Amino acid sequence: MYVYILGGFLGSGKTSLMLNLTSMYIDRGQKVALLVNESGDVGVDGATMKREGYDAIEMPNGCICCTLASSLQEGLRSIARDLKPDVILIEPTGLALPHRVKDLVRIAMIDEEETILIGVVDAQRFDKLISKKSEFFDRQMQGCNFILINKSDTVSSEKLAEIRNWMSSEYPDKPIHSVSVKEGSNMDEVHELMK
Ligand SMILES: Nc1nc2c(ncn2[C@@H]2O[C@H](COP(=O)(O)OP(=O)(O)OP(=O)(O)O)[C@@H](O)[C@H]2O)c(=O)[nH]1
Ligand SMILES: [Mg+2]
Repeated sequence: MYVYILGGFLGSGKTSLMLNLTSMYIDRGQKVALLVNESGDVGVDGATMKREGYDAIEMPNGCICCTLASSLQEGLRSIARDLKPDVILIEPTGLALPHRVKDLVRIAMIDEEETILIGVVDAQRFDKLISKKSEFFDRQMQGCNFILINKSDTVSSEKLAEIRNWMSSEYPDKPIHSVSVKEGSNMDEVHELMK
């Protein structure tokens, strides 16, 4: 069982990515379960996903990297036991520290093959993120296996190149992909990375 954590700041596109990846896994015939801990503006929460027929568990209000650490672990164990999915996608809130979630997942799961952390970055609000919240941004990127610069459709190609350059000099060891989840651009590249 592979576990993916979709980390990133508020509104960066985590839920949109989760839905995109879910339909990819369904197309592949793999069983995917979702664990959502959010207060999103897209109107897609765990309950909605469940109604739509997805195997979803919603965490109550709070943050799964700290106050809800034990609920996260219980949720994961019940998903593994009851649903036995091939893949679990986890969306922490935009204020969580994803690498902490990763540590908690590894402690909770017995038959996890790999836990992979994806860092989702909002190209549209990039300048604000790195000027006003640089320390938090950096902590969110810590431990990511790869980084997606999302909302590439909202910036010029020059700006996108500038963001990419900044990110690759800051995080030279991490693969970086620019995508637009909304428009689907470069999502094939991302799909290839998903086990
Ligand atoms: N233009 C554009 N908008 C996007 C893209 N991806 C997501 N959005 C929009 O950005 C907003 C936030 O997207 P979500 O997927 O809800 O982001 P999130 O990270 O789950 O947000 P929170 O759960 O609130 O932290 C929504 O209005 C999306 O439609 C993209 O690639 N391009
Ligand atoms: Mg969300």
